[in-house]
Amino acid sequence: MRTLNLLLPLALRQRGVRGTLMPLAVALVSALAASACGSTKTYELSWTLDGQAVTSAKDCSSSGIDAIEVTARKDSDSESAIFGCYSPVAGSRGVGPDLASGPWALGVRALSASGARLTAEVVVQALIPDEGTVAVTVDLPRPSSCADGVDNDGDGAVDAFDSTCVDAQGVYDPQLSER
Ligand SMILES: [Ca+2]
Ligand SMILES: [Ca+2]
Repeated sequence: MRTLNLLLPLALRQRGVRGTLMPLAVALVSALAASACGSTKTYELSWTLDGQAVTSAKDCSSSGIDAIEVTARKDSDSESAIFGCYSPVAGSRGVGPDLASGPWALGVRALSASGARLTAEVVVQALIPDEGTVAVTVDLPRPSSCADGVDNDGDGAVDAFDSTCVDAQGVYDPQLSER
């Protein structure tokens, strides 16, 4: 009886340990399987603005740009992603979602902080490999300074409210320069 009493807690302890280790082991195997089967197949997009490297958040905010929207299209498939225009960690680049291998067209636009599209879409081609990422670059036009939501000349008036964005007839022209 005394032996049984001693053995029972030991058995329970062992079972308890196994109960803790098993889910860990299952999780580890699952993670290994995921990394083996789900190898990345996507693009890594880097962007410049008007041919200039983006090396700080100010390079983006001075043109009212908060984020970069990328819509990848292939046949009837479409996969969108939004990346911060600049971050200290990622810089001015973003890694897309997993895509089927083959040729994709990436439509790229600049977004304001409110999500408004500031630029026309620029399309670049990306040949997604069977495994890994393909590096793609795109040069985006800076938004017109009279339509970027920024007080570019620091006089307190923004875009349509700035006299430099109004033509001789007194009509707001978003293609003018706020300066
Ligand atoms: Ca402006
Ligand atoms: Ca102004």
